[in-house]
Amino acid sequence: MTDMVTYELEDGIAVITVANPPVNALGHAVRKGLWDAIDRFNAEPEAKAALILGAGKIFLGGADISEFGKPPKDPWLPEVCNHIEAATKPVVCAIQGAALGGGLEVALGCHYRVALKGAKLGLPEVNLGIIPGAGGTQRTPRVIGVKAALEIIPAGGTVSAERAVEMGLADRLATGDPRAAGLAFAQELVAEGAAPRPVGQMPCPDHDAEALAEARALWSKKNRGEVARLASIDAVEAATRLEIMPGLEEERRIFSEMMDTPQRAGLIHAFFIERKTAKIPEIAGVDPRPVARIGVIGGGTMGAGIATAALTRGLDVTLIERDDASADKARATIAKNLDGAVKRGKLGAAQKDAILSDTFRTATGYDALSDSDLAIEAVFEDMDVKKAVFAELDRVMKPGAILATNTSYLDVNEIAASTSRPADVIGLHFFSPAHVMKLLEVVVADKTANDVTATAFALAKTLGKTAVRAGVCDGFIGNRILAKYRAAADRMVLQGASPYQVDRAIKAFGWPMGPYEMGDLAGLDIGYMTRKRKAATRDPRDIVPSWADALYDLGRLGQKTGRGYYIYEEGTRGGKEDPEVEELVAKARAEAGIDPRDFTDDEIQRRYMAALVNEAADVVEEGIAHRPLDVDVTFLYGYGFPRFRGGPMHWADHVGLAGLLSDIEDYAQEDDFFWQPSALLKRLVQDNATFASLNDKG
Ligand code: 3H9
Repeated sequence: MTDMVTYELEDGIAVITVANPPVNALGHAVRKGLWDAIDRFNAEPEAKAALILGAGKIFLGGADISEFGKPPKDPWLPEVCNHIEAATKPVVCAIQGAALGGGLEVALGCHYRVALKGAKLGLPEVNLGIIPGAGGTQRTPRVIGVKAALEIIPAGGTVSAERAVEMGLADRLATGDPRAAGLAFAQELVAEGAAPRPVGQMPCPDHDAEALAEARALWSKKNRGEVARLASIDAVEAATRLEIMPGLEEERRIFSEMMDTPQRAGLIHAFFIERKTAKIPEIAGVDPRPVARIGVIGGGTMGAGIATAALTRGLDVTLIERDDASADKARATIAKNLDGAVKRGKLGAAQKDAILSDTFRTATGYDALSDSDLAIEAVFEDMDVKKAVFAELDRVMKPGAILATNTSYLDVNEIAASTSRPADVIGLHFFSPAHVMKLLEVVVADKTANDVTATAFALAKTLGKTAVRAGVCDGFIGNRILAKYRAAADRMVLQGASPYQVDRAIKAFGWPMGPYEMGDLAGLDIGYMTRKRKAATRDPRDIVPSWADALYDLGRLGQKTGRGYYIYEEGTRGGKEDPEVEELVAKARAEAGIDPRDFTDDEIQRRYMAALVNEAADVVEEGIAHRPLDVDVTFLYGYGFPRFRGGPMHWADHVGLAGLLSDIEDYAQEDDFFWQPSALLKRLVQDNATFASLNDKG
């Protein structure tokens, strides 16, 4: 055996335990250990059956993802699964916590499976841009049929232990200790004289043409542009016509093809970086302050969303509004949000009632926050209004409490300086709707104490959010960069691209929405207010999209008024393009003396992304984002950046920084005010380095 796999004989059962914390990933030492353990089991006459276990909370978390891309070492996981399956006596496994990817494939290599309550079983490989590669696509449909296999494999989802038993993926459900449950099952099998039951020997599943066609239609529509989900369906289909060995070969062929795609690299990058954003030096080893009671100031969409997020995660919330009517409105919004959570199965109905009667309360005076551990204001975006709120918070909050602002661009240093306790002040920038969106920008001001930052990261974890550290500047990481690529889109429109072509090109890249559809969704008054706010400090060389002001003047504020860039007719999904908007744009071009030219979709995508990456490089250079990976996570979780591209900085590395810089330098020939190559980008190109090289910074 190896250090990571142990073998003991207990009452005639060979107990084989994998111990490779934290998730028992199936790295080389584990694979080798399992292989040797099965050899010993086969050779040992006293062992009548074997039981495979995973030590700790998780049975097996899958192949070791960090080995991907490195030279493969024998035995490969598919061979290990075949080796287990070929054992001459029954092999059982007991699954607690999770059997994911290669972990479930090992379980399917076993002859019998017991699942512990609370365990999740699944094949999430497509989420990493690959397909199950150790028999998952061939054995799963043999056990549960093609239709059920297609519910799991292309979705990359998991099923509960209960559902797994219902489907036949596991033989029985158990509670308590996996070792005890597995031993009991193995002993029963021995007593019955049960033989091995290799899944590979089961007949090919029926070719369910309808289920295959449905899955292809579904996954072509969802996750546009992703290749692995559709490829996984091809592999399942192969199981319907090929015996196990040629089926496994076909699976391996498709698996290898997927391994070579940039999508695989992008998705695996995304997997690792989202776990790294909390690893920042200033909070290493710093204990967070305890947070059980929070205050939310303002019960609009954002405040109510934040309160909902906190309530569903077990926190006690007091929400402050200016009068009883507004407080009642906020309560109604939160009740509606909680109803949604009940409908989606995230919350029990009784839990919802208990939240509304016990852990949530509203008040109209700040004194109600005197025992809160943390307060977040979500009031109107105006510095004077925010300062007035912070003066009240400073007055009523207990010593050591945290005072947070949800501002999306205002100067958190200035807000902090207006209080008597700047070290306790921090920005917690949630994204709307706050109870749904996963991103939390933690805006660390100059005087913010490290344990306040640590508390913000701990709170994000409690709320199920991914937190990214941001420094103070207008718009922090995300909105600052957004302003830049939004402006690049406006410049292209002024030069001749139609807003509709821009939206189409950006969606074709993989973004869920183009900038103009996005504007309509958020409300065109937001952009208008931002332009007004920035008017006094605007450089005269900057371009203002006068057609956007015209839309505002016409009361076309986007979806909420039924018209914006698009026309939204009741009962229809999505908007209709409007020639009137094109006329407004044409007028703006004429006023600016611009002779419109054609843009290709490719040029639109390149300019949009160049503006994004160039600004992001400045954001990293200035320390607003700690590392390029923090920009990537911000865009994946806050702005819908296509995950299969890994994030904008990963994408930039992939297409090549030298080419991007050369594009930016070309664009600068026509407009050297807007296109100023970032110093960091230039340095990286000079050093022949990548953004990824900066990600190891602790
Ligand atoms: C596969 O199986 C392919 C096969 O079909 C074919 C092969 C031929 N490998 O998430 P956590 C690390 S593909 C390496 O915070 P949790 C993770 O980076 C695989 N490392 O824990 C983190 O490291 P750090 C299919 C892994 O308790 C630490 O473990 N499997 C792996 O919240 C803790 O992770 C999957 O896609 C791995 N497989 O959640 C499952 N998994 O501490 C992926 C985790 O340095 N994993 N790490 O930041 C998960 O979904 C979750 O980790 C899991 C635990 C639910 C298991």
